[in-house]
Amino acid sequence: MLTLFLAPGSSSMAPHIALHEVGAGFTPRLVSLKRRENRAPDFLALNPEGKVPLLLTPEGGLTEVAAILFWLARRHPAAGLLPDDAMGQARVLSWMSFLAATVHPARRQGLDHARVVWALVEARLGDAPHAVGGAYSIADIHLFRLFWRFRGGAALGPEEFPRLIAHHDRMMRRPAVQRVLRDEAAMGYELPD
Ligand SMILES: N[C@@H](CCC(=O)N[C@@H](CS)C(=O)NCC(=O)O)C(=O)O
Repeated sequence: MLTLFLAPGSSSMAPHIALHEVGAGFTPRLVSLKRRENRAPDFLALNPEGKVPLLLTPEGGLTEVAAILFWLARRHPAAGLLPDDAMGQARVLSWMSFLAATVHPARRQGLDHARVVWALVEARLGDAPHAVGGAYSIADIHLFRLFWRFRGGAALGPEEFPRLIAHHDRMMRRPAVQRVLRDEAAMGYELPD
C-alpha cells in the first residue's frame, strides 16, 4: 500500500492526480503547513527536508514531484503516462526539470518575474494539446498543478497565456483532476504560494 503525504493545493496535488490516473490504491495523509506539521519530528524523520509531497512505497520513501510521477508512470505502464521511446522519456524529464527548477520557484521572485517565466512556458507548449509528443503524460500533470496555482492567484487577463489556459481547461475535464480538486477542497486549502 502507498501513503501520500499531502498539503491541499500544494505540489503534492500532482502526485495525488497521478495516483488516481494510474488507479493505485493509496492512503492520503494530510500535512498542515499552516500548523507546521511538516516540521514535526515524526514527519522530519520521514523527510528531513520537511516538504510535501512524500510518497511512502513498499520500496521506501520518495520525495520530489518529478521522481514520484516518474515512478508511478513506470510502475503502471498500462496507464500510458510516459512515452516508450528514449527521446520521448527525455522530453518528459526535460519538461519536469524545467518546471521544478525554473517555473515553481519563479512566483517567489514576484509576479512580474513569474509572468516572464510563464511566457517561456507558453512558447514551449506550442499548439499541441499535450506537453510531449501528442500524448498525455506526467509532464502535463506537473504543468497543470503549477499553472492552476499561478492562475488562481494572478488575475490573468483573457488574452494572456491562451495555450496554457487551453491546456488547463482540458486538464480540468479529466476525472482524476476533478476528483483531486474535490477531495483537496474538502480537506481545506491553506497555502500562500
Ligand atoms: N522541489 C520540490 C518542491 C516541494 C515543495 O516546495 N513543497 C512545498 C509545498 S508546494 C512545501 O512542502 N513547503 C513547506 C516548507 O518548505 O516548509 C518538489 O518538486 O517536490
